[in-house]
Amino acid sequence: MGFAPKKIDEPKRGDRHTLTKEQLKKIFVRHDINHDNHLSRKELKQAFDELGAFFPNFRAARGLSHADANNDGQIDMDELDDLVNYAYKLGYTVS
Ligand SMILES: [Ca+2]
Ligand SMILES: [Ca+2]
Repeated sequence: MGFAPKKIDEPKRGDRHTLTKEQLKKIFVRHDINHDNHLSRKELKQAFDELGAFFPNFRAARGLSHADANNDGQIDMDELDDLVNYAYKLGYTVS
């Protein structure tokens, strides 16, 4: 990935907004780099990295074990909602 799009609209200084499920979903979908409609562990890691996770690798592994219902090691679009719910509970924010 060459360039990262600038963060959307600038919130007021010191204001932190918890990402909505919609926003989380968009971020995850955007990280399906090879557009196979599956999020591999590597793609997940990059998504959590963008979310500002301290340990993106760890989060990717946890997210997978939480949401990977069919145990194929990837998150497909049916499993994405579970992943979004998992990430939502972590309360990621944009500043
Ligand atoms: Ca993919
Ligand atoms: Ca799966």
